[in-house]
Amino acid sequence: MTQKFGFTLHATDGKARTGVIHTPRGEIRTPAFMPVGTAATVKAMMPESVAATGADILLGNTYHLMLRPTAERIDRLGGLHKFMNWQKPILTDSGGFQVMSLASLRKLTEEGVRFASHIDGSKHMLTPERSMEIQKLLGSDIVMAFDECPALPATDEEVAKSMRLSMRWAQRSRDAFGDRPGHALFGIMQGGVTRDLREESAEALKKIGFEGYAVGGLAVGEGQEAMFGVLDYAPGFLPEDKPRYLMGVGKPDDIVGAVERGIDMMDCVLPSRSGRTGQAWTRRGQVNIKNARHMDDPRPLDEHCTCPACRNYSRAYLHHVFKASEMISGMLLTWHNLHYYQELMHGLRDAIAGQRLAAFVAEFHAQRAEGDI
Ligand code: PRF
Ligand code: ZN
Repeated sequence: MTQKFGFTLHATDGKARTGVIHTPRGEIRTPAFMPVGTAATVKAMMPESVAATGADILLGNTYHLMLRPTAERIDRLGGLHKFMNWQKPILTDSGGFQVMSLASLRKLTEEGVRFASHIDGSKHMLTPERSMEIQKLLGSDIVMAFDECPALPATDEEVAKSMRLSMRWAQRSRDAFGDRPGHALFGIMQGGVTRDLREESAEALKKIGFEGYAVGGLAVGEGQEAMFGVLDYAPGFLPEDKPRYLMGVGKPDDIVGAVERGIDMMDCVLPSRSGRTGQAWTRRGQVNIKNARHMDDPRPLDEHCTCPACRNYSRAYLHHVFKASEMISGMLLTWHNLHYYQELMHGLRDAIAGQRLAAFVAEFHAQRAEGDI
């Protein structure tokens, strides 16, 4: 019999949780960080290198892949895992969020969203049903419900109207997803920074029933304090026995704060994107490798890091290849950043399992306060 999708909670420490998500393509240790592989690649990384950083799962995007190379083509070529040579689990976002941030000529109706491609201007329509079909063609292991993430600032009335539309789309997503053993459908909570709307959204999703629940609509410009304010209560509205996924987060300190508040999964382009712009993330905070202070520095980025960039290259070299626009610059810094993020998740998981999260978090903040030296 094929392994079913499931979630086992192993330990908790305060509101924080550690466990394992079981899928037919392998286990996902939680709290998990998912590197972003938007266009069927984690930019500048070979898939085996992404796995070597400790990632158990990648995120892919319905929006990008439906436009190029198209979901039907990926299906004909054997699915996304085979296409991009990544055999572990893949979670796909449902498209609406990317339409709102990337596409033009957007028209939102009860049916769905019509838009023009940011690549060639061609016209497309995404609905809950079409999003489910695309994510099935891709072979996604964790499928996200089709939702709308309202742009902030917005009035309570606008946020409520948008959230209720997302809840109707969540029901249509559930209906269209059908019965697919081994695959999971996650609902997405909306409701902005308004407690009553978050609770209403959670109740609507629980009534429909999903294999996991995402907190959407955060990290959209409200700031860390407001985001943590919502995370102080929102995860508590969701079932304890299902994974909770905070979408599009974040910086290392956002991740630590979200895990402390009961989040199990996250994704963000930050470690991969900032690696290509000369930004590194270390235990001591952010390092800008472009800075001339690194020009003659024979030391590694982080003497305690075991990634290839830190084991084999000096800051002087990393500075040089960035300045010379050499491709290895993005490759090494992306590897380091993804390695750092996965080490952070490892540390969080171990600390929760050992009931010492508070000490781990205190040390995390103390090391960052020292700054890069
Ligand atoms: N919905 C979806 N994808 C998302 C978000 C959302 O609200 C966010 C918000 N941070 C990032 N990605 N479907
Ligand atoms: Zn490193």
